[in-house]
Amino acid sequence: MNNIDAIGHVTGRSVYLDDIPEQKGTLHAVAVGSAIASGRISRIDLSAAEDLTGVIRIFTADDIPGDNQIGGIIPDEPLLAEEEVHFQGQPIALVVASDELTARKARELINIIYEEHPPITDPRVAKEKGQLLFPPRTFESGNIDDTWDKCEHIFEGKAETGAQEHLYIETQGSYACPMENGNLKIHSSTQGPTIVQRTVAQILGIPMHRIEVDVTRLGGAFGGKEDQATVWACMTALAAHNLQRPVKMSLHRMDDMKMTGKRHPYSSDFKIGLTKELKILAFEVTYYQNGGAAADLSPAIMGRTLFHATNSYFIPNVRATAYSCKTNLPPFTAFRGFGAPQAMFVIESAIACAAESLNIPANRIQGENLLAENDEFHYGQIAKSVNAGKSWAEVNSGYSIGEQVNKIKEFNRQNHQIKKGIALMPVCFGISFTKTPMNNARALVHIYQDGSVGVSTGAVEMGQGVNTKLLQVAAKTLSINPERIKLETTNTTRVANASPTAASSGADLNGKALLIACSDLLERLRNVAATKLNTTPEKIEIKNETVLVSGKEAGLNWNQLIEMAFLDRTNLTAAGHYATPVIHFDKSTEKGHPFAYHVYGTAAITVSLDCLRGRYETDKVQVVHDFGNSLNLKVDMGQMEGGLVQGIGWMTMEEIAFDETGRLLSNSLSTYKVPDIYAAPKTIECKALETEGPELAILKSKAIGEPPFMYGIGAYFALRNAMKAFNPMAEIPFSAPLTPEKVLLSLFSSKQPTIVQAK
Ligand code: LUZ
Ligand code: MOS
Repeated sequence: MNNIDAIGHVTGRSVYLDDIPEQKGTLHAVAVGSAIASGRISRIDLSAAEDLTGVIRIFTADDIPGDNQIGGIIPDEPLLAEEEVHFQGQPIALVVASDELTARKARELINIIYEEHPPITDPRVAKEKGQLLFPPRTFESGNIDDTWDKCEHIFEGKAETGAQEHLYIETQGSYACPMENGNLKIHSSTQGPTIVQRTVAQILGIPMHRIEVDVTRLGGAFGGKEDQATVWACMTALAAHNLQRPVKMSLHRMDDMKMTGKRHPYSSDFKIGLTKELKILAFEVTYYQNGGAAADLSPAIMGRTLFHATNSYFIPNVRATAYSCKTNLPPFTAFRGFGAPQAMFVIESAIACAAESLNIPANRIQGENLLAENDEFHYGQIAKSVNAGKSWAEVNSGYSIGEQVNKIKEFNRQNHQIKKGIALMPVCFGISFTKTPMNNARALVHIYQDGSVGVSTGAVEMGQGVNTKLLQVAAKTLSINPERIKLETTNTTRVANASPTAASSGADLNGKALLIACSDLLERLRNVAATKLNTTPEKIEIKNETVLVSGKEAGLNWNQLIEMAFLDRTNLTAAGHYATPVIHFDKSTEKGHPFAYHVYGTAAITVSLDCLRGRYETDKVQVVHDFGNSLNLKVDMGQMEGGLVQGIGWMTMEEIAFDETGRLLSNSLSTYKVPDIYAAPKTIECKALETEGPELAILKSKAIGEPPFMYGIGAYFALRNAMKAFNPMAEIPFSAPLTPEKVLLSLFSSKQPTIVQAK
């Protein structure tokens, strides 16, 4: 089945926030951001801006009727700054005007006087100064202190990964419309309609039921709209509620890049111990997470970093500690992978560090240490249905990695300027929100009297194809033509208290709830049919829109059955509720069973590097991925390819730069480079691993959103291998992104004065 949005997207008919027809009298808002990264506001002069024709009102913190607080996990973030500012671009005021251009002009006329403090941008400096956003956490297994003595080889090092801009095609935005009796309807480009509803209620000091949040679809999100869509929704809600006029806001790209958080940069120290046989006995790691100026989702992201410290490997003795460091940068936030990619880069760096020191290929160490059935993760969960070894083996045999490595060696012997490199990247990613209570969802299904069906869930369509999958779940369960089914917008009045669509779990959680609702309806319909056909419900089956009794057609089709049920006064509406069973976690011991299941896979990435220019290309990526029993392989392959390329971008070319004053330098698409079609791998091959798929995945179709992102980490190591082929003595920091500039600087670095040439 094709993605149900495909035609709408390619014809431009799909509706995004900015396409919603504006109501008469709609006003336009822009946010005023802090010009400095750290300091106090001495004075705000709004007079010139207020005098501009068309300016309706300028809001500051004093105008907030409720609680000036938007922190989702920790209440440490005001909607509009009060006395202090903590990052450049932090919202201080909101200009509302009759049109957007006027609002922007007015913004330039606002004069804010600051008392500046020196900003901190480096997480290690912040940690030194005791600037933590919340207390650190340590995950520990085995007995690491007693293990170092037993290790034949011990290596230590430092690894760093940079931030990443989400670059959703649709920027952040919201449109708030006052309704009768002081109620509000909010259109928001958010992954979390309930988070928006709850936070707006808090800002306005009114109960949640007076706020309706509606989402049709997002033009991409990638985690950037899990918590950080709320800010803009609160702003339009504040203005709309106060002025009793519709208020809209849709961020310009440069405002979006400057004012919103990105993937967390991490700086980490590692120590790894191996036996003579290359078994990893011990791994110790300290992560310094750059959290930015407020906690946002950092506590949860830090948790996922700790969970994924060992990636796909079994390591019996682990100590992983993480600090979330408070810096004067925009609060860093959720981004596909949610802290796991940062952790995986560190363990892969530790393995590469060991391999290079021992002068062996990294894949020997990787292959020796893959997770096996019933291994215990360092957080206590027992690994089940493990496909780490299987995907590894299938990549190696199916894509003849040994042969490829030999060919690359030969190529590198014959070519001096162009060097090739290959790296293998296994991935193991836990599926479930790490915060157990969030793992629940609801669905609401109506069968209309003409036999058509309307489905509402808490899932937000953001291009990932969740609505297509949900439609398939309903069609399969009811055994009706998919064309009969409509996916409704995501709306807080139809489905309440929903978790954000995040953690790769949108299809699983909402799909399970939908399955429950549809099964409920099916049972009612079988009862109706049994009564009419003088038999028992167990003998009734509804298949392809036809009623069967004991497997034989009974001359009753879907339309007739629905008509009958309706006249019989059967309830043709059902709500389903699902809460993931089995999962639990005890934060006091940092042990438990936090994940419903894990997704496994392995990628082989090959690159070609021009050692004269530092330029490189990704020749190919070959993946064996465990989709389980995929509901929709086209949708899943799209996620696989998109995630992979986004991961390669993070590792190689996407470089976020802040200067020492906390100013974003890479603030537009001329200075921030993301992979385009030329930078994408020339070929991507992917084999679906034949697995049955776990019960806890929707119809055994495994979650796909985030896991493939981390295959991209292999690009760094493939490049590193190509660089080492050119100059085995090159000193290459474990620092990503490995941009062409950094490649060039490292290629000619050496502990020795001359470049060693491979013969
Ligand atoms: N969001 C969240 C996530 O709130 N909790 C999670 O565990 C998570 N994991 C991945 C992506 N988003
Ligand atoms: Mo997320 S990183 O919002 O799944």
